[in-house]
Amino acid sequence: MKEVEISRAIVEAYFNDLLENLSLDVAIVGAGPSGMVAGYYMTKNGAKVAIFEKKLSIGGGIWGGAMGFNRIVVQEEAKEILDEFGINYRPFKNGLYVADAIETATTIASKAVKAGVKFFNMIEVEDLIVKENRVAGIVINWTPVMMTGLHVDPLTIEAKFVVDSTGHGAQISQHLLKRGLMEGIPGEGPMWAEKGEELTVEHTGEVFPGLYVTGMAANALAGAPRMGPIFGGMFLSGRKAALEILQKLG
Ligand code: 48H
Repeated sequence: MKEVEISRAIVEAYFNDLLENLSLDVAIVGAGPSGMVAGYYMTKNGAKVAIFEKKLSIGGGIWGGAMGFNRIVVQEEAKEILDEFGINYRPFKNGLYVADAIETATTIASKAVKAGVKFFNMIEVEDLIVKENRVAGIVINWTPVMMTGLHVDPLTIEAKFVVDSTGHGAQISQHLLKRGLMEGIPGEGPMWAEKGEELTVEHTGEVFPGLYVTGMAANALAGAPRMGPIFGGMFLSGRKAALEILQKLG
């Protein structure tokens, strides 16, 4: 066993994957619940999808449940998505169900990978490609480069659709805002769980030609209330974006 063979195996495998994913049907930015669910449904239905996550770990805000108490709540309307993934849950009351946050994060991630979603972690999306008033891909860089502020130029990925699943900050839509290509992003409002869940799903959609928003990013763009540790809206939002994009991809 030669050390350099181990290196060769990794470099070859990784860069073959990267080369294969330079051109995508859908580039999803952010591996939180809404992004992973969107990726799962799209890939399962034949789309070529990769998720780019700036952190080392995927799963976004699922892991900690609420205040680090690692359970999440899901409402009746989204229970079928827990069933689709085979995630265990227990009924609480009034149409609410409780699931284990660790089981939720690992199971969604695993099912997404097995369905064919390619995850690229430790890669931050720092900008968008926009051509003739349509988003045409993403601009990527290594997270350590972004964190250290090194002056290193990025690479690009072309995609028929880009999904902003970056959570509270709506990081990807912000790039269009700062170029004057999008109107103000009000940010999320104070807590109102029921309304926030409803509006997250309602406002999931195409916000600029070629750019979709899901989850808390959709909330931020709509100025809708936050909802705390209930995740049904995130799952339903991811599925809604997936089904709409699949329809457009034909
Ligand atoms: C690459 C990026 C970039 C970038 C960010 O926050 P998330 O879990 O996102 P959602 O919207 O799917 O789920 C939100 C949910 O977790 C939550 O916070 C809820 C329900 N809050 C309610 C409340 O009241 O507080 O995941 C977003 C992911 C993260 O992993 C980021 O690291 C990643 O996106 N990300 N990845 N390039 N520029 N920006």
